[in-house]
Amino acid sequence: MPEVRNIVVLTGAGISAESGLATFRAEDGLWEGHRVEEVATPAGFAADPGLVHAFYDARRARLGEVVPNAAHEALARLDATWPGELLIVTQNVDDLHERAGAKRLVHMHGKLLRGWCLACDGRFGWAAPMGEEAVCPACDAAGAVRPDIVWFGEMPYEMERIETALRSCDLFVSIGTSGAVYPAAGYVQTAKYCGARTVEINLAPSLGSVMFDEVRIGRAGVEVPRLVGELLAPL
Ligand code: BV8
Repeated sequence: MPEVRNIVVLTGAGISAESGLATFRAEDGLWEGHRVEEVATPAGFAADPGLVHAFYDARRARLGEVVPNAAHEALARLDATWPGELLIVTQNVDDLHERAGAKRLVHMHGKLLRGWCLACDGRFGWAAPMGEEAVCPACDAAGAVRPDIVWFGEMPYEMERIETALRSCDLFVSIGTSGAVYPAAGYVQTAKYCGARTVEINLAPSLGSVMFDEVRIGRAGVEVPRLVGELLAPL
């Protein structure tokens, strides 16, 4: 591995697959009968808030049944040890990176364990089922709380911070994502344009594999600890 100082890691649903959380676009799919693009949109929520709340309530409840896997733990080890800059940008809305100990972390698509009140614009932790009549802890409005999740057509979180990190990184690692969703799927191009070495770890070639300098096909639980071992060995 050539000289590395600043690292950006992008993760997708594939890093949580070995913990038992469903991915989005596998044949069995995350939400039988619905493409995620249908239920994860403001229009889908307006059309059928009950369906969308059920989708997110089920996924929030599932978090209590799963634990981080070796890939999350390896990234947390890297985070704790790496002397240069590091930013883990996750598309995932689960809390497995945090539970493994990651600190330099951004959830660009929001978090299952947070709610957003459309009456007062407040955002807050939310671990229980939400449903259509949830009461906002900040303003007491009932029925105006939605999941604090970035849906299609909505602005992802911390775009500036992510772009800044991409422009100054010399290693960009993409783990467990199909490269189907933007702007995340375009990050490899930004990093490459700014001179970074780009590495992909995925169970199968993604839509963006051709853009990577190196593609490591395999399970995140095996390949991420291996890559982290290579990065930490010279320290
Ligand atoms: C935006 C909600 C403007 C959270 C998600 C028309 C109007 C507006 C926008 C658009 C438009 N047309 C296109 C767009 C852009 C749109 C988009 O990209 N659409 C796609 C369908 C073409 N994007 C947006 O709307 C975004 N916002 O553009 O705003 C803007 C633009 C630029 C700058 C600022 C603002 C918002 C996107 C966020 C949408 N929200 N979900 C949730 O419910 O979880 S997206 C959804 O897909 C999830 O968030 C998920 O994270 C994301 C990506 O999926 P992956 O994580 O990659 O999961 P997937 O199942 O696809 O793949 C898993 C991979 O893992 C597979 O390759 C598999 O092989 C691998 N794998 C499996 N097991 C393992 C493994 N790998 C390793 N080890 C294993 N064990």
